[in-house]
Amino acid sequence: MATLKETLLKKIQEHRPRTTRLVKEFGDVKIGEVTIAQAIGGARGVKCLVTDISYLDPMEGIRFRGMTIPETFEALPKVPGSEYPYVEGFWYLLLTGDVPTDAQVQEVVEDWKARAQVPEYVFDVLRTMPRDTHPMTMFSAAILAMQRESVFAKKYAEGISKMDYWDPMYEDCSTLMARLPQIAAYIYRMKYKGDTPIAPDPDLDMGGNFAHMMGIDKPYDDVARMYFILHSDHESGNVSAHTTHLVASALSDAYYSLSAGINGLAGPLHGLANQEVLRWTQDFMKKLGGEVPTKEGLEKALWDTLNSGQVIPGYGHAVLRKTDPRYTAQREFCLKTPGLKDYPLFQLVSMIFEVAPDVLQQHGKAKNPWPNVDAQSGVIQWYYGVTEYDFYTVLFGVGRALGVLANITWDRALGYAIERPKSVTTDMLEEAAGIK
Ligand code: FAM
Repeated sequence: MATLKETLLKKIQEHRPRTTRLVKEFGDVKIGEVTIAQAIGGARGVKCLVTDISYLDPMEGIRFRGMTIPETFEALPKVPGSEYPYVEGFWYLLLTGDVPTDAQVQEVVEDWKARAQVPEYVFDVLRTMPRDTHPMTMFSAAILAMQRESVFAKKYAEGISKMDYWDPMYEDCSTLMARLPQIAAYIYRMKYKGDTPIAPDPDLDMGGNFAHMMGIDKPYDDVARMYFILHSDHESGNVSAHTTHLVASALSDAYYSLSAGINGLAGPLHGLANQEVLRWTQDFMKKLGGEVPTKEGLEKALWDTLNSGQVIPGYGHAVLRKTDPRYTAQREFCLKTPGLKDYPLFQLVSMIFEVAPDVLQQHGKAKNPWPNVDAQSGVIQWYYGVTEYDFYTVLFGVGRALGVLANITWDRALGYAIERPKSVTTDMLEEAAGIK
């Protein structure tokens, strides 16, 4: 059996001529144009990134390597006793585009175990930080602290061929993936659970081990597997993916790049939205004395939020124009899980799903009135006892690492250039508009 790395090399060698040919023979072909609104408006919709790891269709939602979320869950080998797949197998899929066999999944499981030992100094760095430091700051700092271990930085300094950049990048990315779950769980137990970290269990898969290190019983292992896969990738233009790609384009290694991407994920319009959703939902429930509101009461609360100039968290999306299938996958998990289905907070979230799209449509601003992934995530975490909102984005970050690290491995394999878009001045825009 070819190893993951051998398979990846074969895929890279097959793919390279396609990229080379496109640049050499078709480099002048136009795939879009840029308007003034796009230049001022966050480059929304500007087609200037290439990735084959995932594609986001505005109406259909995300496809990982061509597969929808239900297809992905269906196709990948499952952890024994669980309905959910190995995260390790998903990593294989993202990197190669192939659904792995059981044996191929086990290779990744073993490889990650061999790399999983988090160096002691990372815990020292975390312990030095004031305990009220945001867990995203801790997570990012822990990742950055490990930069000294980068194989890519070492090989680059030694003078490695461009064609081989992907290899040490793959090494760093695999090591990061193997260590992130323990770092995240350590932060959680140190910060919120009276400083009681739980040692990893080498017999468990990534999702199972994460649940174990968090100190939460089944089916939280399934929640972890589902959550990491759902949050992994959303093509290249979102803030965390784009930041990771941008920083890596300077040939900064995976540690620098991922740490930067995680900092972007920490913004309230991006990853942090999931904690905002839960805060907003619970504040609302608190005001009602813990009761699930009536639809009329909810509608009024939604309008109050909008009229006070705030967004309805968990709704809207820069690209999607329908209900996020990542929202749907989590909703289905709630519906089939006894206890969660009748959980008042889930009932409220479901009611918001019934009411908010109409309100947002009447409000007339948001281009997408439908829920995104964050409108559901917090409820599940809360139900299983992870009630510390601040930590939710760290969970998102562990998942997001899968996608962005697979992407930067391929970036180096295909020799993507350092990013350097061109800026213009406001005077130039006014000239282009014919008003100056
Ligand atoms: N509630 C109220 N107004 C909203 C809205 C919402 N949920 N979503 C968009 N709008 C407004 C938006 O603020 C903008 O108003 P202005 O013209 O006054 O600036 C207008 O509608 C047009 O925005 P858009 O083109 O529809 O959305 P953008 O592409 O600019 O922004 C989001 C996309 C996700 C940042 C935006 O929908 C939002 O702020 N949603 C709430 C926060 C959220 O859920 N973020 C999580 C996104 C998630 F997918 C993730 O990254 N984890």
